[in-house]
Amino acid sequence: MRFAPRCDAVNQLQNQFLDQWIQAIATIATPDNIVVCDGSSEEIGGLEKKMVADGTFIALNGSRYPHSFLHRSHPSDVARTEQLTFICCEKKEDAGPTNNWMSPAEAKSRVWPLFSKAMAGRTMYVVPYLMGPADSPYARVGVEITDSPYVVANLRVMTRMGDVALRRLGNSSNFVKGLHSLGDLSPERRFICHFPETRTVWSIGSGYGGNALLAKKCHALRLASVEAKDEGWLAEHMLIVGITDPKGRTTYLAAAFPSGCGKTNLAMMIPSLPGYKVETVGDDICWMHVGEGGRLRAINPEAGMFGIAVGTSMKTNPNAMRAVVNDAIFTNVAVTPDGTPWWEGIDPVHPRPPPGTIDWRGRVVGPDRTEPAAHPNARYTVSMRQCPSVGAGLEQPSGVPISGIIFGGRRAKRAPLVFEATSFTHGVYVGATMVSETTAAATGATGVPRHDPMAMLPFCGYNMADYFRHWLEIGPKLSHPPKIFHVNWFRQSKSGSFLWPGFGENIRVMQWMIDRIHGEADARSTLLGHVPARNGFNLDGLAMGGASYDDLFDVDPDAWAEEADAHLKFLRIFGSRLPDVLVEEQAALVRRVAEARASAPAPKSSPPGSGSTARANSR
Ligand code: GTP
Ligand code: SPV
Ligand code: MN
Repeated sequence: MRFAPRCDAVNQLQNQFLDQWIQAIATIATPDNIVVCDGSSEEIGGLEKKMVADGTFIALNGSRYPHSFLHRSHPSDVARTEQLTFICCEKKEDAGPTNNWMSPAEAKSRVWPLFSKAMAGRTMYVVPYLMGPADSPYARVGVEITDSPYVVANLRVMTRMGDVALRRLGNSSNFVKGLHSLGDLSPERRFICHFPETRTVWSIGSGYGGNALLAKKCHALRLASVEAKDEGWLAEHMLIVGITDPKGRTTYLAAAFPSGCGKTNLAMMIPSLPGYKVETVGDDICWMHVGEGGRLRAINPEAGMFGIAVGTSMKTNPNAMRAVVNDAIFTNVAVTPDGTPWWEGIDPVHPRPPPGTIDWRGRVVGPDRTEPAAHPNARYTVSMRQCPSVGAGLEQPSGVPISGIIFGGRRAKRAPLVFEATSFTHGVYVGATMVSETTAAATGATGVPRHDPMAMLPFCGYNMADYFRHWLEIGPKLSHPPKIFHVNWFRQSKSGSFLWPGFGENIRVMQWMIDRIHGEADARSTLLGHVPARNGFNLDGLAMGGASYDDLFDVDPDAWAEEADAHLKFLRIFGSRLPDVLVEEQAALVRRVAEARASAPAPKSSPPGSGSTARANSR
């Protein structure tokens, strides 16, 4: 066996734990070189040159998209692969019925050997990173070892990378160890293994997104969720947004929507209503602690966005469009002949790409082509600081105070535009029984409804029943618990178009929620909870194309009788580990459904959802 060279940078680390780990990995993976990344612009400049030379990066039009690159991933490696993602704790019950489990011993015999000589002929990059603001007591250090320079470039944008993390780490052994290799990119030899008991991740066979940027879903959600349970805080798949209303109050909310369901867009929306201002704090991950005064305080552990390109336009999300015009990495978008990125929806006026556009796989798009030019999960990577709506909250060490939590899904039917839970416990039930349709963010069929509790189905690193219990235990620790809401931007008419215009108009829903938080908006009680009163929701000046209040807010007792049954069936998979109070909440829902059925008026002539569309929405 060949020993990888010791490099001077490793000698200078002066952290024996890190040094030993690096040497151990180098011994197994046998890279040609080891580079400990400092995060400097010289360092990244060198890497970019190398990637442009070997085709990993394609430089985009330097005058229109300065210092920006396109990367095309392998066609079999374009999204998270949930079926190849494992929680490797000692006891299967601790992973729970919603996770794939592999014992640490099996991982050692099945997955570890794949790292043997995996980096031969390649450079091994050691990437120290900090999750959270540099002087936040809540920030955590991780180190990712990877043989992908594309991963390094992304981590540099997505995290506080390099020396800042090493300084924070000092001599401590307190860091998450992420080992990543591209391997041979074959899905047959692809594994993403999480070891919560040793705070370690092994990922091999993918260079894409959440599979490979281990700081993101692997560390900041799967491992952090376990630490959060043990230490009494919450690591959540949530955006963080501050909204200043015409009264001058700023209210911070955190929202959990599953992948591909609108977090990034809501976090940076431009409100359609005058007098409202939106401050973006986070677009994907939220760490919340019980802060002074018994309020949840949230930090965004990330420093950048890995956002979905498709559907992003000056009409839907101008802030994102302005953020990505320089220093951006685009993955699997198409590129026009003048070297600018292109994706479906980028220009609502021209749905077809310009002639000569090259698709995400590098093929010229012919005039008769019907398949999309950009991959539906094509992404941009950009620093959060480039987003025009970024707020000071991003760097606030103690985080921002959270007054409202929003759960939401992508549901063509049944779920109204918004409702409010009647208590914190009821809110936990609403989150626990969330259903959403699958999207292109993970491989597999899209548009399939599935239970995705708190948008954490693919990201909770332990038994979800224990996760529900943890949430339930946080409530009583809060003297100012957040109000909990559920939203659905994606309800459809009978003809299959979206009833609600969404995007900047979502401020109307935020307005109602904020006013509820401050005790000012009227509500109507339904079997789901409170919905806006008929005259208590601002539809002024909104072109809804015939859709009505009823279309948006109707709650059909027959449909919810079926939903309640499905909730119970889902909750039952957790067996005796499920907190009883969730079963009691389900029984209460069944009672409210029965009451609603008993008092239901005669069927209306025009059933909800029959109105025409609110506004042409793609997707
Ligand atoms: P991940 O980054 O995968 O976690 O997704 P996300 O939750 O950040 O979703 P994102 O904001 O990127 O939106 C996903 C898709 O939904 C995009 O194509 C958006 O254009 C679309 N979308 C977002 N918000 C709305 C909305 O209010 N209405 C409609 N109709 N579509 C929306
Ligand atoms: C998601 O799927 O929720 C993402 C993309 O944000 S990835 O980083 O690939 O997980
Ligand atoms: Mn996103």
